[in-house]
Amino acid sequence: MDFLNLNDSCAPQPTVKVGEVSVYKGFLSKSDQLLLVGDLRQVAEQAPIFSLKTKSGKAMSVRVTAAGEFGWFSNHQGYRYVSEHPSGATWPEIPASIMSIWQAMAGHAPSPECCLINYYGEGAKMGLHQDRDEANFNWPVVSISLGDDALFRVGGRERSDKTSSIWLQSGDVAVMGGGARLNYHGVDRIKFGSSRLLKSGGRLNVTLRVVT
Ligand SMILES: O=C(O)CCC(=O)C(=O)O
Ligand SMILES: [Mn+2]
Repeated sequence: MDFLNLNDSCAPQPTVKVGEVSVYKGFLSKSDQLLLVGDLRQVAEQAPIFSLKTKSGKAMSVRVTAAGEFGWFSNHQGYRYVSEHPSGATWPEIPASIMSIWQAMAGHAPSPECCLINYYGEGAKMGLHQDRDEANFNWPVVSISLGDDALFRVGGRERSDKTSSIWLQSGDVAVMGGGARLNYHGVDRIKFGSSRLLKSGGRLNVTLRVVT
């Protein structure tokens, strides 16, 4: 299969800006999306999706797993990058399909060390936050949306800054880099059942990050 089918001489163009975040609408074809879901399913077989708890002990609505050197973990002690799944196993390798999206989007950045996989079931959402636990903010965070539509909100560098929103759809790729790297963002809600990509519905979001 001709995954991504990109012409090397022409970099993909941002189609929409939300705040300072570039969203490449429809970047992934249906067949690309299906291939990615298959690859992510294999990751989840080796590293099953699990729940995170907030500091106060509440389960977060988004469930996660990861591939790469680091995954994400949070509990009563706070949140952090970790090199092992809660089972004690190291994380699976980042699938080649996902690496090729990074290569298309992240320019000359080093390879991502974390491929965080978020699963949004019915009613799941993610509060406004910054991605700021990485060592070098020169490198972008690349975010891939698969499955149900999600209302993505982007603000500025301060929590109180004005925000704007966009519906992210299956196949969209967002890049939070440059001036947008430390901007607050979150997912207010998903439109459960709006896509048929995932058999049981819901949304997968994959973010690629250089951690160290
Ligand atoms: O689900 C999304 O589109 C955003 C995910 C996100 O911001 C994160 O995992 O840090
Ligand atoms: Mn984030």
